[in-house]
Amino acid sequence: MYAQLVETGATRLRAMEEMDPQERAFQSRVDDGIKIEAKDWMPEAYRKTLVRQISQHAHSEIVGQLPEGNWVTRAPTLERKAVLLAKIQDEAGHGLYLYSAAETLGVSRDQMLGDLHSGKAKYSSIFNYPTLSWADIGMIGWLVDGSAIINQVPLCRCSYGPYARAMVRVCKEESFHQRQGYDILLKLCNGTPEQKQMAQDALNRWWWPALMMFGPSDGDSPNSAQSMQWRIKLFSNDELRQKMVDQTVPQAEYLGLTIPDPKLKWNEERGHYDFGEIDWSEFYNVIQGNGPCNRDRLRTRVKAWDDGAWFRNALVAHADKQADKQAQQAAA
Ligand code: BYC
Repeated sequence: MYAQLVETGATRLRAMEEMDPQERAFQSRVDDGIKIEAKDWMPEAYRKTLVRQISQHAHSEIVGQLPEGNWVTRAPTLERKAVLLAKIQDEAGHGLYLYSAAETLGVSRDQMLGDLHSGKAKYSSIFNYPTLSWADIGMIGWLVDGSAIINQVPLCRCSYGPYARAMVRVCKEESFHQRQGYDILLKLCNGTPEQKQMAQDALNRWWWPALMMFGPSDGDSPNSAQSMQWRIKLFSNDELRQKMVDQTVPQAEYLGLTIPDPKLKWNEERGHYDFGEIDWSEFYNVIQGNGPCNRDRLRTRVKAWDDGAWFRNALVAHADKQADKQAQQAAA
């Protein structure tokens, strides 16, 4: 796949002999599977790519709380509510580990949040879709967290140490998230015909956006070839998307739900499911800020940040006061 990406010319990669000695030594370490740590020398473009990917990832975790947050007050039972709250809090934690991992690359949290709030930084397209029914919460857990696991498990082995280590804990928590989503759907699909229909309707709306999460097809992915050479990505967007389809179809069958793709068919020769064309115009429209909820998500985030200003100021004032007290004690 990597060779194929290079051949498509999506990005022209430099061969070892074209690199200067420092860069060649860096690439050899990456090729040997040795982790790059924050204080190690790294090419500026490697640092920038990591900051881009890790900060987008962090923003996705934070914005990803919003569609689920819409259902906290309407969860059908106390137990479902407690589980949903715990999941949403986990997502906040994932965002914080990831901001910390990005900070090791010399970018400040204020800078990253500023870019998110100004609309400059991206976050996952999937979180720009609305959660219209309780079944949508099931779909987020099953399809979105399920896809996140497929995307993130390989990242535990990526070349940048702080990112790889953050991913280990994130992945453990994502497994619980995926299970809770599937459990919601099992209940609905074994419930009344109306409940099953609610689940089917949610699948019809979430299936294609979930496939888009993996990013553009390999030939149209400008960053993939270089990121794979640096082992920031270990598998291509299309490879991971195929894995998601192969893994999810039997789970949908078990639920008794129909995947909204007439072209979906097991291909004996390939040993994979074939599936229909993704509507890439929808994907690009969403990542350019024109999805169904982009404006609402950003407005809610900015408001939450502004509303929390008094608390951040109080923390700083308290820290300053403590520092003054310690300085006075030391001087006495
Ligand atoms: N949404 O060259 P490409 C999760 C952008 S969800 C928005 O392939 P790259 C998960 C991309 O940023 C939590 N934008 O990019 C679950 C680039 O724009 P810029 C978030 C997207 O970075 C299932 C342009 O399109 N997780 O974990 O090599 C599947 C060209 O794309 C999206 C993470 O962030 C999108 N869905 O590959 C995936 C996981 N897709 O920045 C994720 C870590 C592409 O050049 N991130 N774009 O302006 C990654 O694994 C990679 O960054 C991606 C994209 C696979 C998402």
